[in-house]
Amino acid sequence: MFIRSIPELRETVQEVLAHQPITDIHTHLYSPNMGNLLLWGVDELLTYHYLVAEVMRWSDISPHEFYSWPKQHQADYIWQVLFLNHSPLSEAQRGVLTTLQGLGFDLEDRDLNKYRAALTQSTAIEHVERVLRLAHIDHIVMTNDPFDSLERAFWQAGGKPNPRFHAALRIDPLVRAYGQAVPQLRALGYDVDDDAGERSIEGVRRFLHDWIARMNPLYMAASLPPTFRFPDYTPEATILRRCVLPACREAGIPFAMMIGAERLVNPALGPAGDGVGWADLSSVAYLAREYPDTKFLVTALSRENQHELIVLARKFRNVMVFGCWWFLNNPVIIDEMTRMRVEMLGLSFIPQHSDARVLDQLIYKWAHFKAILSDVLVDQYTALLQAGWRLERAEIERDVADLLCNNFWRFVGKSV
Ligand code: FIX
Ligand code: ZN
Repeated sequence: MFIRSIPELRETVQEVLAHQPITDIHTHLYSPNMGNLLLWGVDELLTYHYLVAEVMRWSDISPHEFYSWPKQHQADYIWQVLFLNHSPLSEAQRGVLTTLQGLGFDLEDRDLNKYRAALTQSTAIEHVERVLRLAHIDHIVMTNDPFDSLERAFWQAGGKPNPRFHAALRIDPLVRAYGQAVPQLRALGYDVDDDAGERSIEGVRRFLHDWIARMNPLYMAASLPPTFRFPDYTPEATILRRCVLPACREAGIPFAMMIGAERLVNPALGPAGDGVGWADLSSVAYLAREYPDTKFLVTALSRENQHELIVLARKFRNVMVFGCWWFLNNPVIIDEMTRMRVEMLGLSFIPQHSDARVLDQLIYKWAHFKAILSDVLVDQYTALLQAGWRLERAEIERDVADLLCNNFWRFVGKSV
């Protein structure tokens, strides 16, 4: 059946987007059997670090005092300041409303205690099932940090995540600040030196080998600073070259590079205190060129890096661009980035990940993104119809499945 009109096209794209199961390739969510690591509910939603940064702009209390309050008190304060004293217009604020509405709450009464009480009646697993159904998500990739003692305990006890939750081995300290990883590596029984000499190479290789075996990750990942350079003479670059890249190649998994987060620009804000910086992506080009057998999932945090990253992906098929990360996850920028990516890469990229830290956020992160993707796709398909190209619903279904699911699984070389 061919699509005959623009209204029919719009309706078809919206329907297809609404029904396509999503693989969310980067989150900070955890399998429900990982205990308190999985965050969910009203208080977690409201104390999201994006909202903490926003509330501090109106507040005269210190971040230190704010963080000393119990979580429920922090949430009440954020609700009062950002939602009742002012209209909640920012993307993260609007996201809370979309989420509460999606969960079926009546927003007219603005009664936070009612929402809070209703959500605490479910168990974690019930809530997971509910949110994944509402958001049309069937696979979630976690961020799994072996340097985190809570997480480590789960894996070391032989824990296995729920089948819809997949591991990603996160190794930031090794490639960002090797000196900080050293005491932990030693405490875990890996015999490493303070620098990246032969003993360290051997120890870090064993560490990565052991954690890959334990977690069976879909990829290995690190957040890298705007100053990231490769090749370089630093211990971090040596660890990347001699341990991380070989481990990825041996395990047949991509290395995900999230580039451009400037950590703790305002240390007092804690998890809300990170910033952004422009990165020199010639290091990514070097990696893609010199390591053609390694696959790189790449996202950059600075808006100014986006065009360059797309051009780079056009040159190297072992580079997969993904997501509109963090400070880019706002409609005005998502629209621009997604259009630019479609115009320059067609459908061969991964347009979004949620970065959700709280389960319930999946509802708004994906609803907001799909509204934008729908506009972009309708405009692009309209141009095809106007050029006399015949378009079938099944072709739109194929394209949307590629964007929201299959491009990722094909890239990691696995099927679900
Ligand atoms: O490094 C990361 O994976 C970042 O996404 C997070 O650390 C960041 O705090 C965040 O939540 C961004 O959305
Ligand atoms: Zn993240």
